[in-house]
Amino acid sequence: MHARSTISYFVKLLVCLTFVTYAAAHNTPVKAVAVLTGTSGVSGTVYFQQDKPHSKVKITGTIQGLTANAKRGFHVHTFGDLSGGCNSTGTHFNPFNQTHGGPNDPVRHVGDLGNVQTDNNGTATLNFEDWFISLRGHLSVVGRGLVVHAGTDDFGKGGQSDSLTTGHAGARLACGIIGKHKIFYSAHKLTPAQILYTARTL
Ligand SMILES: *[C@@H]1O[C@H](CO)[C@@H](O)[C@H](O)[C@H]1NC(C)=O
Ligand SMILES: *[C@@H]1O[C@H](CO)[C@@H](O)[C@H](O)[C@H]1NC(C)=O
Ligand SMILES: *[C@@H]1O[C@H](CO)[C@@H](O)[C@H](O)[C@H]1NC(C)=O
Ligand SMILES: [Cu+2]
Ligand SMILES: [Zn+2]
Repeated sequence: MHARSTISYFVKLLVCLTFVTYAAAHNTPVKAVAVLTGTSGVSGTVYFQQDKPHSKVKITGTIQGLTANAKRGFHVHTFGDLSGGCNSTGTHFNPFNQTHGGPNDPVRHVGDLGNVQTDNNGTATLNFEDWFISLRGHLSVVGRGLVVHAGTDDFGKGGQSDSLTTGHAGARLACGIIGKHKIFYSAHKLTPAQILYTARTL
C-alpha cells in the first residue's frame, strides 16, 4: 500500500470509529435514581430514565409513609445538598427564571413535577413522563435534589403568597439526591472510549 492511501485509510477508519462511538454513546439510555429519606417517616425510591438526549424522561418508583388518598407536591430542587436536611436543597430548579406552575403548564420551573397521588395506605406509585427535565447536558437534574412535600401543589393557581414560588406545597417531608444509576456503566457494555465520551458530555 502506498503511504498516501494508508493515511487515507486510517483517516477514514478514525472518522468511522468516532461516529460509531458518538452515536452509541448518544443513544445509550441514561438512568438516575434518588433515595428519599427524612425525619417524618416518609421514604421512597425514584428512578429516572432518558433514552436519547432530547427524549422525555420516564419517572417511576414508590414513596411511602404519606397521608392516604392525597396529592403531594413533588419537585426537583436546585441543590443535591442534604447537609441541613431537605431545607438545604434550595428552591425549585429554575434555570430559566420562570414562575411556578404545574407539570403540563407552558410556564413552570423545570423542576415542577406536580403532585404524586397516594393510595389508601399512603403510598404513591409513580409512573409518568416529563418533557422539561433532562438527565444530560448542563441543565441536567442529576446531582440536584428531589423533594416530596406535606401539602398539595396548587400549580401556582391557589392565590396564596407562595403559590407562584412553591405552589404552597408546605413542609419538605423527605428528599434525596438524584444520582447516576449503575445501568449506565454496566448493562450496556460500553467501550472505554464510549464511557469517556459519555462521561464528558453528561
Ligand atoms: C402500608 O405501607 C407501609 C409502609 O408505609 C407498609 O409497611 C405496609 O406493608 C403497607 N400495607 C399494605 C397493606 O400495603
Ligand atoms: C426548614 O424550614 C422550615 C421553614 O422555614 C422550618 O420550619 C424548619 O424548621 C426547617 N427545618 C430544619 C431541619 O431546619
Ligand atoms: C427573574 O425574574 C424576575 C421577575 O420576573 C426578575 O425581577 C429578575 O430580575 C429575573 N432575574 C434574572 C436573573 O433574570
Ligand atoms: Cu418542592
Ligand atoms: Zn416550582
